[in-house]
Amino acid sequence: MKKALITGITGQDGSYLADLLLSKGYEVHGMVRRSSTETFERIGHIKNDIQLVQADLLDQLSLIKVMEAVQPDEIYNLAAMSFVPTSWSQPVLTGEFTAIGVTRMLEAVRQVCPTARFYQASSSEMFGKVKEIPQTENTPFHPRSPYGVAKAYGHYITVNYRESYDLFAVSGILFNHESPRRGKEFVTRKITDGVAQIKLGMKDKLMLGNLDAERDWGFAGDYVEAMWRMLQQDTPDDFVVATGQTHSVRRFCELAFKRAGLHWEDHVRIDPDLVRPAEVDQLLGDPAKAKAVLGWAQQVDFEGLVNMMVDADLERYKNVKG
Ligand code: NAP
Ligand code: F7E
Repeated sequence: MKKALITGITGQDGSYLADLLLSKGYEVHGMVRRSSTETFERIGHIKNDIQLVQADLLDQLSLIKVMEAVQPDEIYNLAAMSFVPTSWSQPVLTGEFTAIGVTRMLEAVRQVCPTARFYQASSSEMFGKVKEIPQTENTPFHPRSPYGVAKAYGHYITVNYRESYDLFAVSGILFNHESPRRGKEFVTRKITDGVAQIKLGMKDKLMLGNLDAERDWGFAGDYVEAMWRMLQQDTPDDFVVATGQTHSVRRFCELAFKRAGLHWEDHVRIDPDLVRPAEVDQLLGDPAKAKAVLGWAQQVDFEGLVNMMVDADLERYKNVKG
């Protein structure tokens, strides 16, 4: 039985990845940080099937101890401060978690379990002010937020440890991926949660920022499959994971409100405070390499994703109300 260690197991991707690895017969260990209240909502359904270990990306010794205790075959480093707007209000902490945290993880791997395979959660935010359309593994980076800058560091340090120490360390450059388990501050879930509340008469207006921004949105359940496939290859390499289609925030609104029988213009209002100091206007990934080498393909399309998220939020609020 293979052993996997997932950092960020309480997050959206960590919970889907844990589901996937359990279904493949892995012994799954999840790293969680100490908190005065539990944040285990997304992994409640598997809490008896996984083992949780406490450590923090800020604490090198805690990471070394986790590696010693678990002795993992595969490590998925998903933990990060992942919300772009917060990276402007907490730029130093973002750097500590999302950039230097990766080095701390790699050092722990190098010292304790150098034959383990390591996955780094890199991001399309590294492309930022894009240099070409669509973006591939070879597109230069131009990050537009402290988050994007920190992810670029995490990406390059992963490549560097692979080249310096011969670690099996890979970087997945994942474009936006969403689900009913997405945090409610991210725009897709903010919209579908808002639609559900408006439909059920719990509120009437939804405040948003830049409706013109375009993203290549996929389903998180599909994307964790690509992470796993990257660690099953003969040689370590980096991959873009994306759908190859881009849509505006406005289009997401249209479809989400329509799914609930509503018109988005009746409810959406613009709050200038939600517009970012520097925006990533359009992202569009080219998943050709992931398709050819990993045999990966998305299962859920854009409209299927919007419908899935609206339906899940409606169901959740109906249950709360009932
Ligand atoms: P998420 O839902 O925000 O989850 C982040 C996870 O990181 C949570 O489990 C959080 O734990 C943990 N964490 C944060 N700081 C930590 C620390 N100091 N020590 C230990 N754990 C810490 O993010 P996600 O959407 O699942 O994304 C997973 C990863 O992929 C992130 O690195 C993100 O930046 C990256 N990424 C995401 C996307 C996307 O579209 N979703 C695209 C590209 C890359 P708590 O529960 O304790 O807060
Ligand atoms: O914003 C616009 C906003 O916060 C998407 C993270 O997972 O994906 C995510 O980063 C777009 C932006 O995601 C609101 O300006 C409009 O253009 O959902 P988001 P993100 O910033 O793209 C990447 C790949 C990651 O790696 C990150 O970890 O939507 N937008 N109005 C809004 N965004 C938010 N959050 N809230 C609004 O009201």
